[in-house]
Amino acid sequence: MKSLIAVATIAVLAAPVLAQTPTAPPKSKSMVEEAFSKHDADKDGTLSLTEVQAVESKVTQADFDKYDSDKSKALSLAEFSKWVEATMTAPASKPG
Ligand SMILES: [Ca+2]
Repeated sequence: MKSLIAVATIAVLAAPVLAQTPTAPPKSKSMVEEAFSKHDADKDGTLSLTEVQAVESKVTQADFDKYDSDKSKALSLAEFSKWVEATMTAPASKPG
């Protein structure tokens, strides 16, 4: 009998926890945002070519300009996310 009570107690204690099924946590920061803040060394909310190159040294001015659609010499999150998308969908770079 004791064990039955124990089970009942556990069930009661557990109920509120189970009741509040946590809604799926909002995708914390998106991957793009995370990458963006990683690149944004001075945290001004935009990426300069220097900042991008600090992380990805093979990035050229031409690459940068391609995605700097408003020619502000800085990438906004929107511009950067386009770049990331393009990078993601590009074929894997050759090894070596
Ligand atoms: Ca910056």
